[in-house]
Amino acid sequence: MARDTQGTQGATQSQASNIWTQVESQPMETVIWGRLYGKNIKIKSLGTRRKYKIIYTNSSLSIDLNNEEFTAGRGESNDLILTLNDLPEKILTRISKVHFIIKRDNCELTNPVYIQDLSRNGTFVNNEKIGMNKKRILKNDDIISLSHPTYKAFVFKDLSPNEAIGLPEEITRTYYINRKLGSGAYGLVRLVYETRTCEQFAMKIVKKNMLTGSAQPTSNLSDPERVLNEAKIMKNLTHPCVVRMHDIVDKPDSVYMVLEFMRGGDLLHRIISKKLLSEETSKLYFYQMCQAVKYLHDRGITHRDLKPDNVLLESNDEDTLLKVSDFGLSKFVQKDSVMRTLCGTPLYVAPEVLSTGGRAAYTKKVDIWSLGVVLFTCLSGTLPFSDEYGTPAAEQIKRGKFAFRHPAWKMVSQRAKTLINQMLIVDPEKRPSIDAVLQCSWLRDNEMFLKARRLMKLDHMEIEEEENNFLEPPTKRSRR
Ligand code: 3AM
Repeated sequence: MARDTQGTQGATQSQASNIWTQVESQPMETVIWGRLYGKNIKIKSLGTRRKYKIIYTNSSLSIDLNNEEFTAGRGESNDLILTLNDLPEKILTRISKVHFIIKRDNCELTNPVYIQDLSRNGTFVNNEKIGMNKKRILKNDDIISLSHPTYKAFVFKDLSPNEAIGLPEEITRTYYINRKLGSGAYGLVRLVYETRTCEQFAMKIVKKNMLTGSAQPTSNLSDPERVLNEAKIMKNLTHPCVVRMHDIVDKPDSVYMVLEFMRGGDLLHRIISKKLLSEETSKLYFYQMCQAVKYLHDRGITHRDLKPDNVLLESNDEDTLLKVSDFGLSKFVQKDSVMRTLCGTPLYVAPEVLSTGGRAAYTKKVDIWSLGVVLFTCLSGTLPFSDEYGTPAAEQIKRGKFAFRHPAWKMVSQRAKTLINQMLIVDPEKRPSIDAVLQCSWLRDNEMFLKARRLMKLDHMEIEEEENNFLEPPTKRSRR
């Protein structure tokens, strides 16, 4: 922590004035990233680091925050020293040497602002105690109280562009809205921080009126209870390979989904950046996708929109945990993903969906088809069905016509190709279930299995149980 170590104790008023002059001549590039407005107290003291500028505005004061860190308390080394001039004695005695720190990493406006409570009697944000040594995110207009919630000392102004404009109060009350992570078919995704815990999440803003005009509104939308029910189901799903839904806010125009933040980005980007994935990595990823789909299918949930864009990676490492996202999302938008796909090129959609124009009640087997396409894409960096192959992709899909054209297939095992052939069977009845896929010979790979289980942090018992299912013959099992 950068703190003043210059031994400036006992600075006199004249010294303070000198340094005040220095403050005025700070280099032009200094970024003022925030401002503290004194509320009930009058801030007169100049901190010994004097790196902020005090501006008098009518009866109150404001302090510009332009260093990475700003400290306040009774101690002489604070940026803001609270003295008897500022506070009545009974309050000052409750102020710690360093009462709180406010920090913005590298002074960058794109980073969140943290406030850390270092006091025994507490620093409060909007009447809530932060707690000794704990941190929280400071948002624009947050009120900071010292030692007691009623002792409101400052209002914080965040000088970065306000990213929260237009978002519902339920969201902005709880989350600090940060940079855009990307935008997908359903809408914008932003990085957000839960202010109390400082935990990062990805917030997906799904506009309900996407592609209106040709849209067929689903009955779910007019039924708030149904929406709430769906949201509840999604929030209750917990599996290491399924993106956790932390929070969901349903509004007439949009649904706000607060999801686990996945630092490694999506599988589509990973495949594009590497051109294709090795068979070993493809298997590790595919196995995890299958585990996620099994978990969903066992609970009666069909994903319906499996594609590399909806598969997220935990880290940038090659061996990483992978999570499936966006399941059930189609229930919240007027035009579900399948219908949207029909407007564009249907890359991952099963033939039965295409032949009925998305109207038929299709089964879980649509996910098996999509998983087959995803596996094909991982192993070769190409698509099995594409308008570029001479006939429209939809026609190729309906006939189940594809080939292992790319030279990369020469390096891929026959077992992997056999599995793809089975998953891309046009008749859904003949396509394997997720359990059958998980039992296929290609996935009977103990090394991959143990790696995946480690990444999934499944408990030891479960590992042993499934490991035993894999190792054949049973007499060769290693005893522990
Ligand atoms: O726009 P791109 O493709 O860079 O990776 C996802 C995609 O990025 C990202 O948001 C974009 C639209 O889907 N994204 C989606 N969910 C995410 C999550 N839970 C996510 N990034 C991190 N964590």
